[in-house]
Amino acid sequence: MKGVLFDLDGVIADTSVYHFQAWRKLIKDHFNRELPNELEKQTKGVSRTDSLTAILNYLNIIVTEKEFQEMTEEKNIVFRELLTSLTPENILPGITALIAAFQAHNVKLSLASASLNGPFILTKLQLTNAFDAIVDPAQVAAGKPAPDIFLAAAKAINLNTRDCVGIEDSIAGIRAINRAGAFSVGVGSQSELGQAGLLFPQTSALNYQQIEQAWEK
Ligand code: B16
Ligand code: MG
Repeated sequence: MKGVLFDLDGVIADTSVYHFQAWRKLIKDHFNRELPNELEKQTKGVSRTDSLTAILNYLNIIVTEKEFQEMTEEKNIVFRELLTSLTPENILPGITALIAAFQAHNVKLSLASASLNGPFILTKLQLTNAFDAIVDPAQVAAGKPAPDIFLAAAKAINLNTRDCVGIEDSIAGIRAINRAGAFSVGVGSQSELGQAGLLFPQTSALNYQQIEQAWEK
């Protein structure tokens, strides 16, 4: 194992709840409708525009292109407001130690987040310097579950995906890692992330040795 392709929201930071909170507010303000919890897993790891498309489809609501654009911007304003109080304390349990273990074993770190706010979030968490590469999702043709961002993340650290593991909390993300040919490590439940090569129930359980051994097999 020479490289690790990290997801951000839901793996490194507890920001995934903020995304859904922002979507909820937007839909309440615009249409006075509530979003069911089950939509959260459908929007996890999925780009801003793909998330809004999924939400509007679910609610059977049609908007103009201009309204769609304005809604994505508005959602991001709400999300960014929720991020203002973000500090290194928002790094999920076990992640700081896991990053240190990868570094101690000369495993390169590459960020494969679908979030356009990724660099901003890493700065707030004081983790920017830990990464050897950060992929800009705007430069990637297709979002998760397409493999593109994980292929780009491996390329950015000059590695073949076969020599990398990808760590994800979303269904779309695990699919993307598998399609990219990297070894997938999931954080979450078997019912959601059953396609992962190795699964941990939460970030505090993530363990370098177990990941290395599972990758080797
Ligand atoms: P933004 P990840 C993803 O981040 C989130 O899980 C997903 O909910 C969000 O819609 C997407 O980023 C885009 O985020 O609106 O900030 O560009 O899990 O891939 O790190
Ligand atoms: Mg995620």
